[in-house]
Formats: sequence, structure tokens, C-alpha cells
Amino acid sequence: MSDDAVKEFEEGLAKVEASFRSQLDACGDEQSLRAVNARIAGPTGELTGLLKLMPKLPGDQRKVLGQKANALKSAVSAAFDTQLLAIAKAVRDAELSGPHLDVTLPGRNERTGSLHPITRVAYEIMDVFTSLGFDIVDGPEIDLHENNFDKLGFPPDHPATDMQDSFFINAEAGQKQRSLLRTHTSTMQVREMQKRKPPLAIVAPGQVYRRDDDVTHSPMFFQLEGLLVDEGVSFAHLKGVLTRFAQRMFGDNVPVRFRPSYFPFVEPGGEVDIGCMICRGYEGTKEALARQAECRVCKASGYLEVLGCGMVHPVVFENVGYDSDKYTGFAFGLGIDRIAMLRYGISDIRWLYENDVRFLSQI
Ligand code: FA5
Repeated sequence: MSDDAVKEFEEGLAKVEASFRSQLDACGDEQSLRAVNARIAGPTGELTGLLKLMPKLPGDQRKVLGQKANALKSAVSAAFDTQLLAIAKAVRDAELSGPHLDVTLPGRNERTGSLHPITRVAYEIMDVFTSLGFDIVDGPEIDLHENNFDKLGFPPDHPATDMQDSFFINAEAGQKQRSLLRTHTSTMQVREMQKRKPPLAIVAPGQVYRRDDDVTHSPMFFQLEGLLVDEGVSFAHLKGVLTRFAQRMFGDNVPVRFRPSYFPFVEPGGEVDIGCMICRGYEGTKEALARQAECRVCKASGYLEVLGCGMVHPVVFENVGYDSDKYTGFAFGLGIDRIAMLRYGISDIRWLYENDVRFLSQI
């Protein structure tokens, strides 16, 4: 038994001794040198494996064989150090004899990021409304059916809930109400009115989600909700605030158009269009009208819809516990992406979400 161990040990030593130097010397870079060294003398290497056989060797031979093994280990370690130095020297020599470093070349600039156009426009819009006295509030992107539809006066199964074509979240067992990715920021009207008593004036920016996708519609986009409630608020206040907003964003001469429209949570309701800045058909010249006729963004109408608005419906006040005889208010929901498109002359909303630096750095 112990003779077998002696044989195995001696053969092992001989094998390592015969090959370690040529293996190490053949390595041309530090990484392969370290890998070969580990295969020979590392914790799971050949030599280390042999040293683990020591206890099986007969006592009278253990000392001599042990000394032999240790001498071999030192030789491997010395050969490794020599080859490591040789490799380092070769690298250094190659550097010194290679092409000179031109220290006069201009350095590479750090590339700094900047705010995304949507964020910039959102900040500008918030600046306008905060300067008019509105508070900024924030809320969740996943909300209850109740806050997105029911409390806003959408009757159950009203086609409007289909019209918005929502992304619903799978209901869990025992869950009473369905949740969904909010389809509009109007959820924030309900949330804020349930939290605060009038008078209040808030704007709530954030992401919303719908099954929409074309040059002016994205499945995820940004809206900013506005709500002002007090005694004696009229449509004139709504018109004044939104006209001022459009002028602050696009200049005093921007064409602004109010159109009647329907939303279950306002009465009367309307939509606001702004003159299309992509074709600038509103300039009225022959060239401008020719551009307008071809414009994919405003669909040759000369205007782009940017927001929905109206006087808060008394049913909504009742649903959140406000006295609808005492208070009136107006609300609006504007598309931040659409404002960004107009502001920067972007003719396809999807470019805003492709994260192409060549596009983003032009804005
Ligand atoms: C609404 O979402 C209502 N909640 C707005 C509202 C609020 C009305 C308060 C009355 C009172 P609408 O679906 O029209 O309305 O969307 C509002 C704005 O969001 C649109 O004018 C448009 O600018 C923008 N918008 C709508 N769908 C998309 C879309 N898929 N991609 C980008 N912008 C969109």
C-alpha cells in the first residue's frame, strides 16, 4: 500500500519536474502564465495534490520525499517569478519601442447627459402653473377602476371605459375591484379632492397608458392634470388660465382654439387645439398652406389637440363629498408629449421614446 503511494508520489514529482519549466516559459502574457501556474502549484494544482499524499508515505521515506517535493515547489515558484518579470519587461519594451505618445493631441471630452425633452417641457409647464398659484401633486400609475372611471362619473360598462382601451392588471383572488394602469391623470382629481377641502388649485403630471400607437399617439405618454375648485369659479377662469398657459409656452400670438367636446366628468366639456408648429399652416401664406396640406401631425387641419377640459361635473363633487351647490371648478388634462412635439417641431411622437442620442442631442 505504502509502496504504491511512494511510486505514485515519485512519478508525480517526475512528471511535474519534466514539464513545468517549458509550460511556464511558453506563456506570452500574464493571464495565461497565472493560469498555468495555478494548474501546477495552485490550491487544486498537480503539485498540491501530490503533497496531500504525504501522510500515506512510509515514515522512513517521508522526510526525503517531502524535501524533494518542497524543492520542486520552490523551483516552480522561482520559474514563475522569472517568467512574470520577462513578460513585464517585454510589455514595457514594446511600449518604449512603439509609436510615440503624442501628448499634444486634444483630450477626449466627457460626454455629459441632459434632461429628456419630455422632462424639460414638463418642468416648463409646471413653472407656468406654479406661477399662477397651482400646487404640484403626485400619485400612483396603477390605480383602482373606481378612481380612474367610477368616481369620475363613468357609469359601469360605459363604452368610454372601452374607448380608453385600458391595460388592466389581473385581479387577485378575493380582490373586490380591478386595478389598471391609469389611462389619464384625472385619477388625481378624485385622489386630491378626497384628501383636501376647497379652495384648491393643483396640477398633477405623470405617465398614463392606453392601447394607442401612431405618429401622435404612444401607448405610454405623459399628461398633466389641472384642477381648480372654489366658490364662483366659471368657464371664463378656465379659458383665461389655459389661454395664458398657451401664450407662455408658445408666445402671445399662438393660435389657440377651444372646441366643445364630451368627457363624463365635466359639463360643459371642451378640447383645446394649438396651431401646428410642424407645418405652421397658420401663417396662411401659399407655402404654409401647401405644407399644411401634407402635414401628418395635424392631419392637414393646421391644429393639434393638446388638452381636454371643462367645468367639474356636480356628480364628481358628490362622489368625493364636496357640496356641489356651493363649489364650482374647472379641470383639464394636457398631453405633455404633444406640447413637446410642438415646442421642438418633432413630427413623430415615437422618436421621444427610442432613446436615440443622435435625435435627443439635437433638441
Ligand atoms: C383625457 O385624458 C381627459 N382625462 C382630459 C380631461 C381632464 C378632460 C380634465 C376634462 C377635464 P384625452 O383622452 O383627450 O382626455 O387626452 C388628453 C390629452 O392627452 C390629449 O389632448 C392629447 O394631448 C393627449 N393624448 C391622448 N392620447 C394620447 C396618446 N396616446 N399619446 C400621446 N398623447 C395623447
